[in-house]
Amino acid sequence: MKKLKVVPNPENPEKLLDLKYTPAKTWAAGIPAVAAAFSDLIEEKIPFRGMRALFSMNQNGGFDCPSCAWPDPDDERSPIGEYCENGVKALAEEATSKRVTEAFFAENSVVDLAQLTDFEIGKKGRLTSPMFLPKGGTHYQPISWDAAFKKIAGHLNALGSPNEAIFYTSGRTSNETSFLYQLFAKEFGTNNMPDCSNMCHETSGTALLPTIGIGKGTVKLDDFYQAEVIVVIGHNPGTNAPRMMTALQKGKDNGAKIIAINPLPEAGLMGFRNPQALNGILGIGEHYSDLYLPVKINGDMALLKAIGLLLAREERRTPGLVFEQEFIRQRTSGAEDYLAQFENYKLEELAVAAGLAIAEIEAAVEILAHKKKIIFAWGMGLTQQPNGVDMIREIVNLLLLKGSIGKPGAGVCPVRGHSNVQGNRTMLINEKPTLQQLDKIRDVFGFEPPRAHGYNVVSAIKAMHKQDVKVLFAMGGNFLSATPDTTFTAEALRKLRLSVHVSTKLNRSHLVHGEEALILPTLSRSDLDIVNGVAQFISTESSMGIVQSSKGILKPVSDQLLNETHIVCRMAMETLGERSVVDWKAYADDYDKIRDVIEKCIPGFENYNERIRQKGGFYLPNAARDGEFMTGIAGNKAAFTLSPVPLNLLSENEYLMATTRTHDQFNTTIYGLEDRYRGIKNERRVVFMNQQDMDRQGFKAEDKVDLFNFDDGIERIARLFLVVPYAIPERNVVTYFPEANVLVSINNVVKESNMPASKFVRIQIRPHQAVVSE
Ligand SMILES: Nc1nc2c(c(=O)[nH]1)N[C@H]1C(S)=C(S)[C@@H](COP(=O)(O)OP(=O)(O)OC[C@H]3O[C@@H](n4cnc5c(=O)[nH]c(N)nc54)[C@H](O)[C@@H]3O)O[C@H]1N2
Ligand SMILES: Nc1nc2c(c(=O)[nH]1)N[C@H]1C(S)=C(S)[C@@H](COP(=O)(O)OP(=O)(O)OC[C@H]3O[C@@H](n4cnc5c(=O)[nH]c(N)nc54)[C@H](O)[C@@H]3O)O[C@H]1N2
Ligand code: SF4
Ligand SMILES: [Mo]
Repeated sequence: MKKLKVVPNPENPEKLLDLKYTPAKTWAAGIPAVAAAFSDLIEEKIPFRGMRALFSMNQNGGFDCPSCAWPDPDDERSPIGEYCENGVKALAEEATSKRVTEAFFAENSVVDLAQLTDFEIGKKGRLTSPMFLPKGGTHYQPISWDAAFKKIAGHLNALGSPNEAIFYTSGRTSNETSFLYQLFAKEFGTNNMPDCSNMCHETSGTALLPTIGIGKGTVKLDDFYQAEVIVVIGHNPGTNAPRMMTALQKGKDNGAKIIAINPLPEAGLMGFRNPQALNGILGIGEHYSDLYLPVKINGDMALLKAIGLLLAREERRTPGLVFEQEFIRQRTSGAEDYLAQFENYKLEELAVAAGLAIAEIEAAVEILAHKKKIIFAWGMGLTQQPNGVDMIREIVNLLLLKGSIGKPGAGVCPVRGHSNVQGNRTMLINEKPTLQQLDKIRDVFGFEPPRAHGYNVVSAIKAMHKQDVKVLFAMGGNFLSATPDTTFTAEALRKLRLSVHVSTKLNRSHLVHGEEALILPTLSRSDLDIVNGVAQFISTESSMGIVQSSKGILKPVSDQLLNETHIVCRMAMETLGERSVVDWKAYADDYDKIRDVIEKCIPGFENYNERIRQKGGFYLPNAARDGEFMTGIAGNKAAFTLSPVPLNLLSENEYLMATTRTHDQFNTTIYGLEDRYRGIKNERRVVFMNQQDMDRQGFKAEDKVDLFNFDDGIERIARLFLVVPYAIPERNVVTYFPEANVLVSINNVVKESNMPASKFVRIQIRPHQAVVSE
């Protein structure tokens, strides 16, 4: 008999481990969280180095947690520690004493390394020296920094146009490096600056800017403590911003009601045990969601409309008690049209579209009706939907009815992902800079920056595929695995003349590469950064617009690492040479000088060097938070908007799939193979399904299946997944990112923001068929 073998797939190895699963948890954190975190420090062989760093993480004068963008408290910080399990894991991952050396690359070919899973690749340790893969080469070879910069400059200067290069940014890069990086791209002559925001909260910015006049959130931590209602929609705080749960708990202690809207009953939405409070350690769970609404994937628009409709009815019944009429009249535009649309909607139909009972929606309205201090917090569950921009504008509509933006205890809270993704954007990493921003750069530096908009992530991939782009330079991140349509993107990357990655750890984007490829190893957040004998600090902006300093303390794992700022400056000097009017050397030598020039270019950074040295840093101005809506609409009014409810018809045996994160990963970095809160152990290739759907298709738990997507008439297959029965609405399934990215069509994007719609993928599920090789 022929031996069946899975064909090796370098972009996405399809191999199973040994799934164990138990019922999902109904509460997050507690002792297991603490234990899980510390075992990572031991596994990375850094119990002491790690503990020393932990005492410095998120403390005044210490370094900013490299994981998520949740802010630190404004007031006193806990001396036991201002971090969560994921902060510890992120630290263990980067502070590891394991090393990927030149000898490692000599022993392992690129093809062999690509057969490893992302988990296995990440566990190899920190990169230690610059490496080069020549055309046709099988192994990365050592290269000097000088030669590496010459190679980059040679390729960049040989391009037919600066727009044939792309400069990608992931969200960890500091304000200082980000500013210089975009300055270099502009002086080189391109706005091709796609970034991880193009896959993350671009949708939020696109929705908020024209409606409230700022593309960021409006709340502070303190608002969580004063709110009457907090709605958490399309976000999983227990896993992805764990210290947000402390803020939710504090709000609840002060009387706030919490509504959770999510197709999955995520542990962090249902209950919470605070590991830093004694009762948490003793295991007394708090059930803090007052109402959980198990909405269907993409059913949120129908739900938000139904809430609006019922609130309008209640306002008619008790005039003035539900809506903030004075605010609506004076501060907003478009309310009449918004309210008039409800004539076209039927509550019953909206409830069906949301996948909820009318009574569940009424329960939400009962909580909201007579409250005026409301926060809506959201994440990828909304932003990665085709109509994500519409849905966030619908949230704005509801908040405007309540006068709930621009006053204490109320507002919008897009929970940002990467620790400095918000800062990257503030520092002008953006493929669509405004004319005002460009004029400022021209005036301060004396060169004419390009005006044409550049590529975002999706258009960048298409341009590479068409060979309109020849060089990709990535400041951090994992371009191949984070982006959609893995096979298409891999083809695109392989067409490049040169791919360059500035990285801390090995990842799949180093292994699916251009004709030539470079890996440039850099310092991480927790590393000591000494320039000319002086320890430097950098700065970052949190999800709530607080800019603070960050100073690493750990001895770097190799003396060959260069900090990101130096990498940018040396690339700029080598590439631009005499053409440049910027004093790159001065910036490379002293970060204060970078901050001085940021202050000249970007509003809100007055006395940057002085204020960044203050305890806790400083808040950036936020007009909407102060009740000023700089929308340009008559007298600067916030805008109501009208959006449709999508139909989402599914054909027979078709499912809507959302890709999501486990508790044991940070994006494409896989810390471990558990998803503790969802009861999954030792496997990532799982598909969460409703039992009814399993019965209909004749699947049993742990059956092996293949997943198919047929968008644009192309068959995309993700093979070898295991079925796990789960509390999820019928015809909805959930898989993990990045394993399922192969199914997300490059054309499946969010309207207006152009982000991949990775939470809305039409798939079919069939019994697994092994591929016969030979
Ligand atoms: N530990 C850890 N922390 C992280 C990250 C990580 O990977 N690991 N990543 C960081 C980054 S970059 C980001 S952007 C954030 C992401 O943090 P989140 O926004 O929480 O991201 P996800 O885990 O992708 O999914 C969010 C939730 O959306 C729900 N969802 C899916 N579809 C829908 C829908 O149609 N409607 C609603 N209402 N909900 C839906 C899912 O069930 C899931 O609970 O986390 C940051 N923090
Ligand atoms: N299907 C699907 N796809 C998604 C998502 C989803 O929910 N579903 N989420 C999207 C979201 S929200 C995001 S933000 C993107 C994330 O996209 P990216 O930001 O591109 O990916 P990461 O996995 O965060 O990047 C990890 C790599 O960054 C490098 N790194 C870590 N720290 C540093 C550092 O300090 N400096 C430098 N130079 N490098 C460093 C390491 O080498 C590591 O391998 O993925 C997106 N893709
Ligand atoms: S909540 Fe986010 S920023 Fe804070 S310690 Fe945890 S992972 Fe780090
Ligand atoms: Mo993100």
